[in-house]
Amino acid sequence: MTAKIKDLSSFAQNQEPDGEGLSIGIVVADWNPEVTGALLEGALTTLMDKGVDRDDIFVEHVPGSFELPQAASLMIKSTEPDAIICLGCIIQGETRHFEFIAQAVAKSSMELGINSNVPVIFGVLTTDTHEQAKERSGGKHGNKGDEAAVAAIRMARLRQDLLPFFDDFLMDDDDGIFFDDEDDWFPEDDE
Ligand code: RBF
Repeated sequence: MTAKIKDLSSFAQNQEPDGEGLSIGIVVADWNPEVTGALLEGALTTLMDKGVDRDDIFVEHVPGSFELPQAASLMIKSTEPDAIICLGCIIQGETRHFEFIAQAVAKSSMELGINSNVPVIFGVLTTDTHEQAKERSGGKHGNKGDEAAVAAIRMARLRQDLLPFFDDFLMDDDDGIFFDDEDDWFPEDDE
C-alpha cells in the first residue's frame, strides 16, 4: 500500500482551527464603520465558534486604518495576545490617500508581526467602491472578518508550535518576547 503524502498546506487545510485557550487582540478602525463593524462581528463570531473564550478577546477601536499598526503594537505590549487582527476599510474612490494609507498599514502590520513575533493579521479591505466593501463584509463575497479570525488562530498555533525551539533567542527577561538589539539573534558564546 502506498502511503498518502500530504504537503504542509493540505495538512493545514484538513485541520479544523482550534482556538481553545488562545487570547486574541482585535484593533478595528472606525472609518467606514458599517463595514468595519460587520468585519468585527464576523471575526468575533468565528473566533468564538472555533473555541476562543469571549473573555480572551480584546477589542480596541481607532479613528482610521492609518492608526491600526500603532494600536496593534500597544496592544501587543499591554495584553500579550497570541495573535492580533487589524480590521479596516480603505475605499479608493473616497481618498487620494488610498495608496499611502493602504501601503503604510500593510507594511507596518507585517513589520510589527515579524519584529514582535506575535502574528499580525491584515483584515483591511482595500476596494474601489463602497459596494465592493459591503460585498466582502457579510455580502456575496463572504466576510473577510471570518477569514481573519481563522488566519489568527492558525498563526497563533504555528507560533506556539515553533516558539519553544527558539526560547533562548526570543525570551528576554525585561521585555518578554521583544528583541533589545540585533545581537540577541546571535548570542555570543560564553566561553
Ligand atoms: N481611514 C480609513 O480607514 N479608510 C479610508 O478610506 C480613509 N480615508 C481617508 C481620507 C482622507 C482624505 C483622510 C485625511 C483620512 C482618511 N482615513 C481613512 C483616516 C486615516 O486612516 C487616519 O485615521 C487619519 O488620517 C488620521 O491619522
